Amino acid sequence: MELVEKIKEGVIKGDLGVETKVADLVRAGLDEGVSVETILKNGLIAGMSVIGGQFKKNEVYVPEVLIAARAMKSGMAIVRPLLAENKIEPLGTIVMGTVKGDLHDIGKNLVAMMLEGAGFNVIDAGIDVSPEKFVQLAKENDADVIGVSALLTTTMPGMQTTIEAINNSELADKVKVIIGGAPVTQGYADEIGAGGFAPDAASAVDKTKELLGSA
Ligand code: B1M
Repeated sequence: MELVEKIKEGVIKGDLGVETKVADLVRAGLDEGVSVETILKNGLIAGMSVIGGQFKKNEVYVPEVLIAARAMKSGMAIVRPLLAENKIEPLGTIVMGTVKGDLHDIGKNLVAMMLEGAGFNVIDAGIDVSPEKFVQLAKENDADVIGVSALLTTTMPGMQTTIEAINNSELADKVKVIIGGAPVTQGYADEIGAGGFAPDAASAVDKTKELLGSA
């Protein structure tokens, strides 16, 4: 099997069932002169894309995605410092956080990992994120998208407050907002004026690409 194909397979299997770790394969690829872009796009991103599709169809579940994301991240850690010098731009920058008052982060982390695996630069704002913090981080990182997650019906209104804070800032016409989380629906997104909604992590990647016109 070709080295780049092995990287892709290593991500899909989460380093299980392949003789070499994804990080080692990435290093070997770079040593052999395979381009950073090929390793990233045809190896790491391609692998996460397969897992994302399988997750969407319920062919794999949260643990498999987390394991794949861990493998992808081990390769990304080697590739990331080389991106700038190879002039490889991320698809966009997204600030991703769980809304104020809400401490649930498993789903948010999954979405963040999938986005990173798809080639986005993800700034993880963490949990219990105030509207002001979302705005501040988006400004500091020149973000294209703000992603807001909520798992509690009681914290969902914080999504609306966040959108209001964005609309009242200089980010109003610049930044798109995507929301999600178990109690969140497309209807709620429409009601509060969010640019996008996604029911799961793989759909969040598709929706973010759609919002940025890179689908
Ligand atoms: Co909490 N909790 N919890 N909890 N908890 C729920 C959400 C609940 C439904 C359980 C229940 O009663 N059946 C309920 C909410 C009820 C409601 O509001 N209607 C609940 C409650 C009440 C509470 C507390 C209030 C309990 C208490 O203390 N009395 C408390 C609140 C704390 C707080 O936040 N202030 C609390 C605490 C906790 C723990 C800390 C113990 C723990 C969280 C640990 C952590 O996240 N680090 C926890 C957990 C684990 C859950 C359940 C069991 C699982 C949530 C989860 O991680 N799911 C949950 C019940 C359930 O959902 N079955 C529950 C797996 C995850 C992969 O799915 O987060 O939905 P999910 O993410 C999906 C999609 O929603 C989507 O993609 C993800 C992957 O496909 N998605 C996005 C998520 N964010 C997105 C963002 C996007 C797009 C898509 O764009 C930006």
